[in-house]
Amino acid sequence: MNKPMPELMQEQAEQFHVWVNKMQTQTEFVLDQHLPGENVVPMRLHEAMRYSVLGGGKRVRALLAYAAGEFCNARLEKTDIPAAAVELIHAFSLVHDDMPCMDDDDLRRGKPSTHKQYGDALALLVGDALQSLAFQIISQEESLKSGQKIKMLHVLALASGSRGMAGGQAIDLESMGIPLSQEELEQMHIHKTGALIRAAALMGAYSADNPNQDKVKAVDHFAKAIGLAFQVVDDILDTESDTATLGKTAGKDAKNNKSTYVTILGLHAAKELANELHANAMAALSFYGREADLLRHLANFITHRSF
Ligand code: GRG
Repeated sequence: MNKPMPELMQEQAEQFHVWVNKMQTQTEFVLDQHLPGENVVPMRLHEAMRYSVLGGGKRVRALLAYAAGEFCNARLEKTDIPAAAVELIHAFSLVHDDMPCMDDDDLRRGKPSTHKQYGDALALLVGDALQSLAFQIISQEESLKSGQKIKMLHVLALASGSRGMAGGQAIDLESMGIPLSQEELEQMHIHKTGALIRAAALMGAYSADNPNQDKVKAVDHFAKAIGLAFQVVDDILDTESDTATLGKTAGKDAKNNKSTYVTILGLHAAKELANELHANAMAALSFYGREADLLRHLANFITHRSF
């Protein structure tokens, strides 16, 4: 007998929750294995790198890589390294972003930011070393074919460089205190936040052997929309949530006089935009059945999260 709809949905939501916990644990394990130990010289740098990466974060980018990998029929263990690599780049960006010369924040993932704990000079080096480690672990991974590795390295380098995240951050710094139009804000976030999220999903797809090209395109369209939705929700949470829940300082954007989706559109329209982008992401998967369910659940998780 078929189960009634609400019961089935409840069961699927629970299964997704179990999957999220499992993949977050797996991500933590792979990162732990690849970060040099605290007893390896230079010990304080390695301690600070581990402090910055381990034991926190939602691991949304790794989850996207795993979900896209599964959608494209990758063997789970082949997605471990791209998932960990993208989290290393993300952690690098957070360490540098929190520094006084950037966004200047004392709190990250519920604990003192890396520069508060270890000082500015070491925080700078932590970011640099995490970036190098991300590329190192992909290039040395024996379970991936050379062609797969080159595609991953390429997409990750593009997403984190001047045409991606670093470029988006530069636009952000230049526009401090200057009101932006919605189009300008979107351009900034497509680079600053969206590029790495898109890279995460694409790297997951590339971890499959000979992925179906239509599926890769669908993953790319999906990730483009959900990457922007992620940022819109981030802006909403910065207004609506509190520091304890977010694990980072709430209300920072308003305090810094920054243009956000909330300041430009207002809270209500920003929420509508998040829903519209969520719908666009779902539409990118409309051709597919159950095999795209993890990506769909992840889109819900990103859009409806509370932290
Ligand atoms: C990294 C190439 C490079 C240069 C540094 C500092 C910088 C340039 C870029 C900043 C990029 C940045 C911090 C964007 C904000 C993205 C964002 C909304 C981060 C929060 O992500 P979550 O919510 O964090 O996924 P957790 O802690 O859950 O991982």
